[in-house]
Amino acid sequence: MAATGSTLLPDIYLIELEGIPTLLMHGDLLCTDDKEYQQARIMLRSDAFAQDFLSKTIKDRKAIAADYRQRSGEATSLKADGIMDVNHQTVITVMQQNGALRLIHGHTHRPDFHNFDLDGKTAQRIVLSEWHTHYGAALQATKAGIISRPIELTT
Ligand SMILES: [Mn+2]
Repeated sequence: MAATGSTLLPDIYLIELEGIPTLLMHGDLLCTDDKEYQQARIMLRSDAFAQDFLSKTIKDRKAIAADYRQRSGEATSLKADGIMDVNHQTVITVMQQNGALRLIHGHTHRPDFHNFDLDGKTAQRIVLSEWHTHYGAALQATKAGIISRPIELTT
């Protein structure tokens, strides 16, 4: 974080963006149809797991992470497509609980702008693009709304 000048936000973070209450989330908490992932998430974030993991050498930790990544890729390729997207009812509930009319998240790698009705008002869910070695995308907020702009990355 120090190297990039970034700030670690909590899982659910509400901001006011051009006058619209906007939720920022990673997005994985919204994928409630993927029970297996939600179970694994609880385990991976537990104090017991962290203590055990951090007691290992860097080399062992890297090997375990690589193994998890491979097995996650295999599991992902076997899951039905819809299971790994957000659950719309979960989106509605989280937005209602936080008084938001806009939600910005990533995680699903399905970049898009979704407009829908939320208690009689127009609400928006914006899904961020994934980043690659040489290019990515960023959102730009203007008075007229939010647009996605491609970014070239130099290394
Ligand atoms: Mn993710």
